[in-house]
Amino acid sequence: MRLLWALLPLVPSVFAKPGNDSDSLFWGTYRPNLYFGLRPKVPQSLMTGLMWFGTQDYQSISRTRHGCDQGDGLDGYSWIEYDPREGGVQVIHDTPNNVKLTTEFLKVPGGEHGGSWAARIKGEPINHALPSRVSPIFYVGLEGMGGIDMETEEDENGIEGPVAFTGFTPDLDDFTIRIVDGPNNVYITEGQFAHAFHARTGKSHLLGLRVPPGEVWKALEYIQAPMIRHAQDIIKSYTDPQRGYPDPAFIFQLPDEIYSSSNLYAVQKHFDGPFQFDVFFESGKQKLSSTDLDVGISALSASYNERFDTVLPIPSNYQTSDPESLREFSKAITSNLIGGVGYFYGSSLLDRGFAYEWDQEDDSDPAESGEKKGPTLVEPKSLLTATPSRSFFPRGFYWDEGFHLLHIGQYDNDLTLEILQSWINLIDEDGWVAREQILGEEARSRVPPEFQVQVPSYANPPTLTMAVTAFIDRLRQQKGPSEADLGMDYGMGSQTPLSSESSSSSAGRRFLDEPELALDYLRAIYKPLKRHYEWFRRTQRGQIKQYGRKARSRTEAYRWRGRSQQHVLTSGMDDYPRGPPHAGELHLDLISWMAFFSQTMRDIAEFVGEVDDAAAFEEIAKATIANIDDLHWSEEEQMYCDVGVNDDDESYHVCHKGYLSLFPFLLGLLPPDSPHLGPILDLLRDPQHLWSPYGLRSLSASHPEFGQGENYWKGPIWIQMNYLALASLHKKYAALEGPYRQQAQQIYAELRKNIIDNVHKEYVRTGYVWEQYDALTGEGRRSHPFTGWTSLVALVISEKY
Ligand code: 6A9
Repeated sequence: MRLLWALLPLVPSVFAKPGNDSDSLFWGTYRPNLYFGLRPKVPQSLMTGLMWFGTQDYQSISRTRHGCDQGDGLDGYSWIEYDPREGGVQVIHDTPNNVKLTTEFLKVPGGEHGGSWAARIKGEPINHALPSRVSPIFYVGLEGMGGIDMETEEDENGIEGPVAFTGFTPDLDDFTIRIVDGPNNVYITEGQFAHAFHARTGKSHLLGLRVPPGEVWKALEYIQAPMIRHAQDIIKSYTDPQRGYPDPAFIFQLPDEIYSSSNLYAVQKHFDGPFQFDVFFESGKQKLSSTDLDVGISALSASYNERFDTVLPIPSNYQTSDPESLREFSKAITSNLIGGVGYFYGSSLLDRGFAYEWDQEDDSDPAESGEKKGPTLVEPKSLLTATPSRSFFPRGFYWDEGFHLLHIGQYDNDLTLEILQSWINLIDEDGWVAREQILGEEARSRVPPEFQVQVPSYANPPTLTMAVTAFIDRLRQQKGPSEADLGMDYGMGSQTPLSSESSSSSAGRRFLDEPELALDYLRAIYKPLKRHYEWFRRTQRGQIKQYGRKARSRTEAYRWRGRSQQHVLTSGMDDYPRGPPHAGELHLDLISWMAFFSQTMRDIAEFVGEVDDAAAFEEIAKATIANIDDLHWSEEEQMYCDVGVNDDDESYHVCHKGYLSLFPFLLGLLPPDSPHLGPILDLLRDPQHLWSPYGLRSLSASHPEFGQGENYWKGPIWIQMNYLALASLHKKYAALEGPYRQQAQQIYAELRKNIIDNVHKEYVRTGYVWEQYDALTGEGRRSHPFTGWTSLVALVISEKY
């Protein structure tokens, strides 16, 4: 039975067939875990990557840069302009090697196989008074069927001129790859090789290897091993310590060997000072030149800036000493979020049998259903997704993604729909989606074993529907306010697509401009979304005990499955304080998410014309919101709380002042005149509790556990939660009539300024945006760059909620 879902047809796709000329998203920087890695969004195809090391000494090779790694000690790296359909520009500050690298990427449409692209890699010294000696290696590797051949004649010195390859794969058809030097490069000269035996002075050195299927991602190891062996051979001939050793650039050279039927090729250069080289991927008979890059990148840059200023403008009345710096910051976090979208393919680990003791009385008790215990590898899946952090978490995370899509949707609506569909394809026949998507060996290599296994009874906050309602909002805005009321009649009208717009402004909005497409899309995702919603209601249901006496609904109460003594990873707020685990406990954040989910399902149902469903969702939403008050409001504490069950089987409130207490407000569930709104606003505005000059703290500064233990969700400031607060204030409590409106307006203005100024200040100070910010000093903490939900600051600047 369980295996069946793998065979179910996927959601019918309304997107261009991958590789079709109209698929402008075919190629991308879809290996965002690398400093620079391109691939198409199809499984087992061509993968490219860049690595580099310094040759100023003999040690820097051991710190070769390839996969984004905080240990590399770079002073920042970010796409500073990135359009998902055109290309982008990234700047990398490698201070330890005294080089500022720029990677430019330009897509060139044409042909029937996904088009061509060009890349330019540039380097220049950061400090011109110091040496800047860099050896970049660019590689191309093929997974799956097809072949690559080298076309250039090599000699024993390496290669003087351009390097060319030809290749073929079923998806890409025929292609050519050429690597061409820029005009003004300074190479490590023969003079510097003076006392070297057998100096090879060609401008490029090469390696061609056959690597096993599925192992191109280990390119660094595969490419370095023969280089190190070669280096050891050379060093051996230097027996006289008086003479010293030859230049590191001479020792660390690829061996200029090409093995038969190679599927991984590397091209290496040794520069001294500023450099530039271009890589061309030419599909079929297309031909590209360095001039195309010169012209293409400046056009891309101009259109990107124009579009950015339209979709995410910096308000002219925002008080800041340096508006241009704020704009550069907002551009960079937006670009790095979109340039951080990845394509992943591979199997993942699942445990269908696991359940904690307190989860075992569920009907779905795995022990009784005969499910096998222990992790098993399940069939490969693919996923196009944004990533929270290119260095630390370069993979898909379910609840992060809803936030990512809000931001991406401002720039490219259709990209969010394609990503959303990719996630929806992961919903299984039960309606479940794994919280963390660790697909394939490469992804697994970055996760400790204890975190790899996903369990099909575990949830995560249902944020994906935020992307759907944001899309619906955009459709309604598009139509203008009067037509918007007609909601589900949309698509029957006779709108003319804005086809005369320039490509940069119409790109990424076909689904906004063509009403039938939009409706097809929403209808196609509706069924799996509903199955997903029902999975939540069925599997995360809570028991209503004593507090149920006053509960208006007998059904709407919820509990996260899969919590441990100390963690509720499924809630997303890992170590936030909770009561002791118990089958009868109830979680405030989950019931709030469920009310929110019911409301978003109602909106979607209305839009696609599922009238009965819409009414049913509305009923559930109302009942759930009523139960939030009935079950979770503590009159004594004047706050919303979790519910626990004690040894005498009695319910009690578990109250810890922090993000949890704010949920009914964060998700806009309270009416503006709710008597509970005042105490919530007082709590969040109190500097003794949640309020800091840098944003709202996750836990009250007066809580005994504040800053204790792992201190992950026990004080530090998280930007996506602050975004929720700002959105809720802006859209509802500061906007609508009510007794707390003025207070809400004041808090909104102050909180917005605190968040923008601190995240911006830390970016300027450190070169990064961070996973979270210190509750007392505002300093960036933990993973960086973290251009996942922290990038929402760009929306806060432009007040797009
Ligand atoms: C640990 C370490 C190389 C934790 O942003 C992703 C998630 C959030 O969804 C969640 O709310 N982060 C937050 O509490 C990061 C989770 C990383 C888990 C994997 C492995 C690997 O070190």
